Amino acid sequence: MLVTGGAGFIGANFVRYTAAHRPEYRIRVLDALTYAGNKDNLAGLDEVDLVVGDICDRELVDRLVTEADVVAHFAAESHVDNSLHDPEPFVRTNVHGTFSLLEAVRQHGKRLHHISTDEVFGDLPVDSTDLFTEDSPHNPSSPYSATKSGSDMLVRAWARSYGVQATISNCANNYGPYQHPEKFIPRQVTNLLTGARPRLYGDGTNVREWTHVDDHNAGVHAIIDRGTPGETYLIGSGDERSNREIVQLILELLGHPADAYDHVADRPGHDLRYANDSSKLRALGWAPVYGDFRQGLADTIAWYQDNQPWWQAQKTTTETKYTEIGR
Ligand code: NAD
Ligand code: TDX
Repeated sequence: MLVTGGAGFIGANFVRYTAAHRPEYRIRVLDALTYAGNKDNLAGLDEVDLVVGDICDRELVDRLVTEADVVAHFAAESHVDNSLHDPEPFVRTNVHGTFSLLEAVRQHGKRLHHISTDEVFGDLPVDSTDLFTEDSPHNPSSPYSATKSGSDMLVRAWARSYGVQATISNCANNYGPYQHPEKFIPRQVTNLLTGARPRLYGDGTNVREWTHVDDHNAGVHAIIDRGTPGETYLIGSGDERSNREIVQLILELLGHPADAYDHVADRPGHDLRYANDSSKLRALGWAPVYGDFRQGLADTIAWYQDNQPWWQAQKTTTETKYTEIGR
């Protein structure tokens, strides 16, 4: 199996999950080790082969795809705030990089699973019980989600016109170990661990559906094993929470008063709510096992407490970037 982006947050957890649950797989990672990729995320996995390279490198991708049976494609520029500041790497990696993989799997007749986000569908009203489905129209808000939408559209077209054996999954927000401190939960946890206060964009009423990264990755395996090529599957735990609720839970779990956070400027174009109808995937036999979000969050906080050297260097650079954009 070739895993692109396997040194990033979800990809590294996927490699760890696969090594533990599917010992019959031989795993090779292709990762450019951008600011978000870290080879330490794969520490201890001596059997995993890491190739440091760019998914836009057609020749390299072609060679690695020839040597694989299946490709799990996680590599992407993944942070909305970065995309608002500088969209170009998003167009390059997310659109051109996916094109490069599609051409290789088309040429060599290989199976591809493309990992995407429910942000491609835009957002839902906060005061509603509406859910995204596989048939929801794409309506992306940010350069990040627009480029992920572009990549999904390429996969759909390559499956339909060229018969490429490809599936797509769109998941909502993930949490768990190895997530970069630029993202919401690790940022607030590491703020508190370094004596700073959590920072909530706008009024904090935006809602996200939180899925543990291992549940996401179990869903990816279910689709690779039992999904139908050409089809899209939504992944989501069903556990929706406002950003303010999450910040207050983190404060409580770390022993701080519930109001010890700051409001900062809102994100431009900030999506209101994400929530997925994952019944199509559940029909393949998948269900989340991390039913208790509070426990999952407590375990994640403990991981950041126990792994300070992992995030300390990234933390300083990340907060410098946030200072520049006033958030
Ligand atoms: P991440 O930013 O933590 O990791 C991305 C990885 O891709 C990094 O290791 C990076 O080095 C690598 N990469 C970037 N550009 C590359 C290139 N040109 N060539 C090779 N490697 C490159 O991202 P993540 O949060 O782990 O997200 C992984 C995937 O899951 C992405 O496709 C993202 O859109 C999707 N997704 C993420 C979430 C979430 O909550 N984080 C939710 C749903 C879907
Ligand atoms: O400091 C913060 N304060 C804050 O209130 C940060 C970093 C974020 N937020 C808000 C913005 C969002 O409403 O928290 C929410 C989550 O923010 P992010 O972690 O940036 O995630 P989001 O924009 O929802 O996108 C994430 O989920 C879908 C991932 O980053 C994407 O890669 C994935 O596709």
